[in-house]
Amino acid sequence: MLEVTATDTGGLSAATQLAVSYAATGDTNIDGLVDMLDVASFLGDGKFDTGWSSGWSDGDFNGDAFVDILDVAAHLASGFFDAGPVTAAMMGRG
Ligand SMILES: [Ca+2]
Ligand SMILES: [Ca+2]
Repeated sequence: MLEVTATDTGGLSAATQLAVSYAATGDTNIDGLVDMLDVASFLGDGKFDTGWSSGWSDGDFNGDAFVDILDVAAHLASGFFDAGPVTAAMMGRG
């Protein structure tokens, strides 16, 4: 957990805690698995090819703020679907 505090120019501040974790491409709910729940989220959010602003949980896996065929390609290319728990080592980070 990270404690983050933001202060505006008038001196008002607010603090919050952030959880930081790695996530495998396709893991929309960040539970460590890439499975049908993630595909359901990807399809169910209805943002595919709409041009609407999107985030990771919507299926924007390449971070360009949109869900499109590039994200589907990234999901398919990852090889993580139904592969069990995805580790940092599987992602080349461990
Ligand atoms: Ca998942
Ligand atoms: Ca994207």
